[in-house]
Amino acid sequence: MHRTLEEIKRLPKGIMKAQEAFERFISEYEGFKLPREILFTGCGSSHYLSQLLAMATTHLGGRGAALPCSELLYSKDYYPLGNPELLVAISRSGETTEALKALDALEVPKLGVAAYSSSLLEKSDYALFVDTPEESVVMTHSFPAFLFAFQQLLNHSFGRPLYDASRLSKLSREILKNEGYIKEIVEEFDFRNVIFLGSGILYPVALEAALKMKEMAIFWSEAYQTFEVRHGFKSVADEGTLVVLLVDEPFDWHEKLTKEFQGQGSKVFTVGRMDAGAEYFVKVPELPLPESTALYLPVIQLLSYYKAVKRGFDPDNPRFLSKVVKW
Ligand code: F1P
Repeated sequence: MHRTLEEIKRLPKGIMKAQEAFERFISEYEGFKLPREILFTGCGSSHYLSQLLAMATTHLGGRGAALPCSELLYSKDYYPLGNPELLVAISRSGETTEALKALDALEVPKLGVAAYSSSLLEKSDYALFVDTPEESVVMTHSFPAFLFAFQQLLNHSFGRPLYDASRLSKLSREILKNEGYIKEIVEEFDFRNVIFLGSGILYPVALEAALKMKEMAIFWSEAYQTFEVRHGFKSVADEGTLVVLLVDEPFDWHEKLTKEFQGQGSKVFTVGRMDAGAEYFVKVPELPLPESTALYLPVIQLLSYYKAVKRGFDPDNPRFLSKVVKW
């Protein structure tokens, strides 16, 4: 078995490691609370995770903003960053050159998030070490694990009830049971193109899904805020298109959109709490967003993994990519 698949399936343990990381962090930095205005930064998958956490911060009544490290370094004056009181730099390796340089971009305290004892954690004022090392080049279970660890820190800081790590870990085991079904989708429907749709906190998940499909399957894919897709991409969607609809509780527009794409010959794969009349459906267990966000990741990672295998690629060694991008 490819180590990438092994690591995708390590999520249940990853959630528990994330809980340990959160508990270690608040005992090490006793009394620490996240401020309300936070700027998040990262590269690639870690950038999409930054976007996710910025939304989670805003959703709790704070003000989260996110920028890729390189934009923070070279173009930050074009972005509405507000007055961040903390810079959170995310990097699975903790050694990505842009992430290390980004730490010096703002004169505010820094909080580093990494899966290794690394330069990033050494250079940060606060270190959130999540023990989810991965041999795979592409980021897999560490993404939802980092997400969960930081969501707990947000809940703790904003006076909200903590999530139940054991429950989420158990639910992630449930969602991974869809592996065979997802493999069958790829076997049955040799889609020529794929788009990922998500609204709100599921939009960065859609972006990450599109990145995984490019990285692992060397397969062009795009992501849109769900209903934006009707203003453009719609013209591309036809009988060779798979539309992956990431949704919490679908409402009537989701059914309309599903039928609209099916009318153009496309097939729809809904990932959510309820089906919206799609050809394919993976149920996300009964938990509301944003708590359930981590559960969407293994579904999109498995889809990209099996598309890569079907296309004869080795997901463990995606071409042109390196595990740590240094300059
Ligand atoms: C960032 C990153 C990954 C990407 C690939 C290359 O790494 O861009 O997101 O999937 O592995 O590196 P990191 O800063 O999170 O270690």
